[in-house]
Amino acid sequence: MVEFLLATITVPAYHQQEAWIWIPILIAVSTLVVVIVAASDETKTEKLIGKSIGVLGMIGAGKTQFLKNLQGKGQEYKKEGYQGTGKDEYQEFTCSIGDKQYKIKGGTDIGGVEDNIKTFYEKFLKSKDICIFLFDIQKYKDDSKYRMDTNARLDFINNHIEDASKCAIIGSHVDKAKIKKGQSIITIVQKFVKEKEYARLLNSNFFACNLTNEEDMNKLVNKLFL
Ligand SMILES: Nc1nc2c(ncn2[C@@H]2O[C@H](COP(=O)(O)OP(=O)(O)OP(=O)(O)O)[C@@H](O)[C@H]2O)c(=O)[nH]1
Ligand SMILES: [Mg+2]
Repeated sequence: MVEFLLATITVPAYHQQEAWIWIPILIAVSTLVVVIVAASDETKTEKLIGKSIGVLGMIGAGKTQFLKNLQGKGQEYKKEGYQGTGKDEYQEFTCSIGDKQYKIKGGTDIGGVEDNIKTFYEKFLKSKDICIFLFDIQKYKDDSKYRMDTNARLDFINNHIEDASKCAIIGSHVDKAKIKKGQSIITIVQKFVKEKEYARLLNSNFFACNLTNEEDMNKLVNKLFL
């Protein structure tokens, strides 16, 4: 018995060294945070009623991609890559998903530059049945200046609409957002606006999605319109 104990205690020096190397590695692994790409997600949803849509949002957020998707030209636009938008008129068109169809009135696709806020936001919020606001959710999470600018526009929208159920907010580029495993990208954004009046806009019909992904887009259109 005594002999056995002695044998287990006298570990050769090189083995002891190996053990010391492993201890910090094991501690690091046990505290390791797994980072993943955020999945598409949404709050509770409610169908938007109306035919005219005002698409508002930040520069490069995906307004044109969203409109082209509705027109069935999304994949072509994705291939063309980002062009930037000044002010493009579009005619009435029918959006088809599966066997369902939805008619959308003609309108204007406006660029996301700040100059357009005064000119178009108020007009769109007054004259369109439905308002869709888009921002890049990856930038919102990681870039405080972008977050501030987005929040200013959310505040503007909130002050100019009475009925939040006429509005949907889309956080695009979810495919680029990295979060810790177990977190929800929707909850992360909601926490940033907690206690702000415009937080109500993110309580329902708030989507985090990849607008260049057909499946995401079809789900979105089904939830919002069809
Ligand atoms: N990976 C990824 N790319 C996206 C997503 N949404 C849009 N894009 C791409 O981002 C780029 C900008 O999208 P646009 O639709 O042109 O942006 P916009 O809001 O119209 O931009 P402005 O007109 O300049 O204000 C395009 O190359 C799109 O294909 C998304 O959810 N994920
Ligand atoms: Mg555009």
